[in-house]
Amino acid sequence: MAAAKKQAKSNTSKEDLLAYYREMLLIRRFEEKAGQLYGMGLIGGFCHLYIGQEAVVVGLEAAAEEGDKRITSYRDHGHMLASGMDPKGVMAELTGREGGYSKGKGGSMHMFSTEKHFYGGHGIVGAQVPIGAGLAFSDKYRENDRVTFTYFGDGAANQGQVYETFNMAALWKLPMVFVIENNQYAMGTSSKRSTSTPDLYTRGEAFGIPGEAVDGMDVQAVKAAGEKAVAHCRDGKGPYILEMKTYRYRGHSMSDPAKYRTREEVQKVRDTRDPIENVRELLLQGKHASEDELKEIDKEIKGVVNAAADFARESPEPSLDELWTDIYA
Ligand SMILES: Cc1ncc(C[n+]2csc(CCOP(=O)(O)OP(=O)(O)O)c2C)c(N)n1
Ligand SMILES: [Mg+2]
Repeated sequence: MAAAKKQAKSNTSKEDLLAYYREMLLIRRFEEKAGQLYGMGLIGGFCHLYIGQEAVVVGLEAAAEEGDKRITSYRDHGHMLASGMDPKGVMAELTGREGGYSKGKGGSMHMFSTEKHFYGGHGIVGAQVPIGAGLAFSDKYRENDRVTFTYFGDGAANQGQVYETFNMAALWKLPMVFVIENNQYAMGTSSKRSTSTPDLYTRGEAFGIPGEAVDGMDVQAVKAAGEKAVAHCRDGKGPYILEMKTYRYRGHSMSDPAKYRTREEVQKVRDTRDPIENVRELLLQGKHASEDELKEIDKEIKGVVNAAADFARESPEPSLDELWTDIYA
């Protein structure tokens, strides 16, 4: 609640707050539904939920402009929804159905939408970082003023390819924002056990890349930091690092035994820092919405998510002919 009181001083408009509330709630309810479908055996393979981290993508999307690109890891459903991809197509892909973004052949970690400038979905830790530099290079080459948001985790931040990318991005002044989603864990390993310095935003210093730590549970703080970073890139000054201090509530993936942290630790974050609860408080305190109006929004979002789940379940599995499509030989 302390965080909400602090935010109450901000002058974000009622419309913007309501939009953030809706967008974060859509991700949360979608992920809860995905968790249920996984439990029912309707989603196979890996499934990494984004619950807890919603303010990061919603805040940054609010700072983005049409045509800006985004690329991320396997914890990607929130990024897809925030970029405007259709929940029906995402859910159908999770369940391996023909109506999915990859015709049911990709699953949770392999979806793309060139229309929404979303470039995946990458299962290899850190692999999206150099690819993000390639996207940013293409925009620089075309002189089109676009920016690429390249998301990766605290665990990925210890990988060599990240620093090779920092070097090239700084050398060529690529218009890209490196977004480190520091949710404090890489699978079952606390960043305290794996990471030499807690402040990942300083990791670009050797390359001359400015960085900033952001409360990744506060959507307004995320948006403000995002705007600053994007302006830096559009001014031709090269890359920028944003370290989002965030937290994931669920396990690493659906098959995580969660023995590496206590329930109390998770509950404490939920009780004191929850990004959706923070905006809810702000809406109520500012008398921008009543409890009933917020309940109505929740109902509406649940309807969207249920419709996505129904669409997925009704969509057929891909036909055998699809085995021979979309293949490079
Ligand atoms: C190159 C590579 N090494 C190991 C793995 C197994 N693995 C999958 S996710 C993960 C942890 C990454 O954590 P982090 O970057 O913090 O992202 P988060 O899952 O917290 O979003 C690991 C080690 C992998 N997929 N790819
Ligand atoms: Mg992590």
